[in-house]
Amino acid sequence: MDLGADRRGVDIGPSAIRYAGLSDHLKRLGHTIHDIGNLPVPQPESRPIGNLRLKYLDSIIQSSSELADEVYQALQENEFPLILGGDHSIALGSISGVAKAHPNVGIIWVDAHTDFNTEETTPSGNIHGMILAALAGLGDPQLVNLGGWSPKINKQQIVIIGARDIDPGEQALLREHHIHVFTMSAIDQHGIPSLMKQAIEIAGIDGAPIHLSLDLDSLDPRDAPGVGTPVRGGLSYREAHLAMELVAASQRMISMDVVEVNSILDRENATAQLAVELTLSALGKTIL
Ligand code: B3U
Ligand code: MN
Ligand code: MN
Repeated sequence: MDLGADRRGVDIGPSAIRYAGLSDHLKRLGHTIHDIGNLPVPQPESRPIGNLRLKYLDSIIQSSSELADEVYQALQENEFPLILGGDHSIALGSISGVAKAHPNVGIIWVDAHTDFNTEETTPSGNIHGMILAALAGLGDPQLVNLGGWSPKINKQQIVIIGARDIDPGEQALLREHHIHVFTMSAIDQHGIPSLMKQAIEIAGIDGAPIHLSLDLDSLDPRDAPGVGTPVRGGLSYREAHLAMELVAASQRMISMDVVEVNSILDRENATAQLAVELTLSALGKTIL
């Protein structure tokens, strides 16, 4: 899916991640894989853009509700849903499906951005920048009420990590709703180990399960050049791995998104390979 972002190229992210060997590596780690393939998503060129403050809303709603059903189904069958994007708007579907199965789920959202815009605050009209707000119950009613209920996630159980590019309107919303945001400067000051420990405690309060949403633009563009909206000063390769390893060690994660790998902008599939490596760390790979 790339209907939620301005630049084309994240729609082929899942192919690039598969090509980088995701399934084989996961099997070597001892996991059993059921790859159900790609869900059908229309090409932007074939659909009306619609409201310019909510571009491609109708198509995104349609795809999100199909994804929500698949994720819910997978959890019912005791599978671990690993959802490959695509732009970050896929998290509307994935997390709605998770929240239907586990209403107390918390979210760790690793991202250069906070994706907390609404149709009123967005500078771009791109829905991938509005998804976390929608999951928290803020914004356009169609996004917010996907599947017929809202909010999907308790605001106090949302933790954003790696943020360094926040729009003025979303900053106001994040403050008003007391969302936990661990910015890059907080990471510089306190370090990943302490902040991840806090993040796991906040998202997973009272033993709640955790969904991890990993936007590859959280990493520094030197390590992850293949993303649509690169922002300097991101997580280092080691910080990102450590964050994933700490999530794995917590044994609380029940589902995960890997999003925003843009293969048109990538260099020799480096970002897709990094996406695979980080997924492996999140799913139990250790160095020794
Ligand atoms: N905050 C900006 C930019 C952006 C959000 N998410 C990404 N880029 N990847 C917006 O358009 O909402
Ligand atoms: Mn994002
Ligand atoms: Mn981002």
